[in-house]
Amino acid sequence: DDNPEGDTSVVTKTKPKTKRPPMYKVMLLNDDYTPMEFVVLVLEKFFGLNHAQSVEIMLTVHKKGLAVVGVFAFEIAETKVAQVMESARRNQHPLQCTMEKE
Ligand code: NFA
Repeated sequence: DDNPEGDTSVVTKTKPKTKRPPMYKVMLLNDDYTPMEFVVLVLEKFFGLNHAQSVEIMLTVHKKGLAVVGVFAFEIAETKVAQVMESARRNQHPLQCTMEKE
């Protein structure tokens, strides 16, 4: 620039701020008492997984201690956790379901 004040030509850019909302992992935790078949039914009913996918995730939880069942927006994740916890409570199983920011 031709500027007697001494233009340093500093350019500041403003980012188009379109931050996506955070996503939440919904996890199932292993325990020694909840029947395997109950876990499979829960996965089918509340997560829309088919039988094979449900058996696979149930076995991962059983062997590793926990597994991510799905990743959802906050409100959806909250609803899934509440549905699983209520179903476990109703059936007197100690199954635990939690969520965590991704
Ligand atoms: N570990 C449980 C059993 O042997 C099965 C289970 C799997 C429980 C996944 C909780 C979650 N009956």
